[in-house]
Amino acid sequence: MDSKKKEFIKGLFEIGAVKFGRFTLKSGIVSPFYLDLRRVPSHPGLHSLMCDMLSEHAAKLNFDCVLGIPYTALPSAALIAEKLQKPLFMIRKEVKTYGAGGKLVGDPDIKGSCLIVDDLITTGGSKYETVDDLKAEGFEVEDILVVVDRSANAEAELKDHGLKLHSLISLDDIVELLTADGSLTSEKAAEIRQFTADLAGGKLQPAAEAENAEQKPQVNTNSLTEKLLAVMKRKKTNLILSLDTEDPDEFFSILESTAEKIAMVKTHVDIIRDFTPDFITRLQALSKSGDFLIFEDRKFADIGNTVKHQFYGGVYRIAEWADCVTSHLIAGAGTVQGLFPDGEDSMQEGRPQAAFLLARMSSKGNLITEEYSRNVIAAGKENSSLVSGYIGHGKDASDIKNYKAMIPEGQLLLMPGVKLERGTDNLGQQYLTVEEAIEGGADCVIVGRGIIKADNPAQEAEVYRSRAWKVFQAREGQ
Ligand code: 5BU
Repeated sequence: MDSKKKEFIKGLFEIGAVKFGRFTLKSGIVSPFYLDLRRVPSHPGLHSLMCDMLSEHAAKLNFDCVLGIPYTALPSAALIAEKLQKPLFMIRKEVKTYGAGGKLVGDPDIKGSCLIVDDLITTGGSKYETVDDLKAEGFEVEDILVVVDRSANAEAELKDHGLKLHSLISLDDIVELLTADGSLTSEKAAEIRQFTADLAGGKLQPAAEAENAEQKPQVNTNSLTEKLLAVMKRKKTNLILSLDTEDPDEFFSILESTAEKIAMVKTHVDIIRDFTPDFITRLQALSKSGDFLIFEDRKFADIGNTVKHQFYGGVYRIAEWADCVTSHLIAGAGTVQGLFPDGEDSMQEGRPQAAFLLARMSSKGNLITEEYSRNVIAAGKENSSLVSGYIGHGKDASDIKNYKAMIPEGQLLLMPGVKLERGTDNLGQQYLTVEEAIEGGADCVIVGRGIIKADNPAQEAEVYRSRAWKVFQAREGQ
């Protein structure tokens, strides 16, 4: 795969134009991936890369004019026409009932062979209407150029109709690259391949209109969840280290020695003594080299407008570096909406971010009721593009199982208050064992003093990692 293609696919993933999860197409078919190239023109760098690639491809073909199918492909078609100095046409999506001209927008005196440009192709069939419209207007059509070929057999199908399909990238290219760079698990990759094979084999029948239809996530996953699951899989760990020390030197010395064992480090950045922005620079560098996410346990709780300032502003500028944060919902769903006021699009530079909601706590005598937990989870489900899951705890494995049953598929349960043995501290913290937590349904355990107060934190982290991962695998394998 050439470097432009790679850069383009990574860019698509970063801006959320490619997502993995469970998405219901307009046809009712549930797809394991989601493509939305409508986002691309809003990212000028990526858009010009895409249009360069399209123009390079188009330059090798023989045609007299260019036609873009609305809406996503219109700016690309315009840029190709501009670059190659060919006449541009557009086709109306809405049927025009008055004035001159039919569906075609452009100079009606120009004819010739027309290159059709579109963003996606799912089935060949979806393009015939445009081809017929063009022919009815006196054009010839031989070539169709799309950005992504997500079909299994559109090329062959179009060939039977005398049309040649050209695409910049295929779904296979996306899956291959994102699996290689660890953004996608090999299981998910296999699921996607199976899905396209089933689609091609007619086991799933898409309605033709599904292609450009609104695709809405059916349940409850988002890009941060996918990213966390990919790290867990890659490193074989569902351990989150809660690195609660005030001393930055100790913080980094423990983090360096435990990095390979953890999926995320959980911070309380406001306890760090003599905090400077350099702390964040070091933390980010380590998160990159050690391949773990950063989880700031900020426990936002205020109204949306205030948490917005707390998240984006102040000394810590948490939004610039945290992959995820904790939030109460005592003030209502406005709190998470304040964290991400423009939905997924408010996230920094295309980096996925999300919140975990406190639906239960581990401390003795906490005032959370069953009804409150239920309401938090209902609101988290409503906002599942911003909420990756919940913090929870329980009396024992069976109590956790009941709690886990309330959590929608696709959202995660993270559990603090975990040690190798049950117990308490002298300030109301309650500990379950690693095994109880995971058997009950926790997807990750959050461990602080159990590791950082050990004589050898790196060794202890390995004990927690291997015990938690073993039970998790056994549970997931069932
Ligand atoms: P410990 O040292 O493993 O007890 O640390 C637990 C961490 O998890 C600590 O940072 C708490 O702030 C955090 N925590 C918790 O213990 N219980 C909860 O219900 C929530 C967070 Br929410």
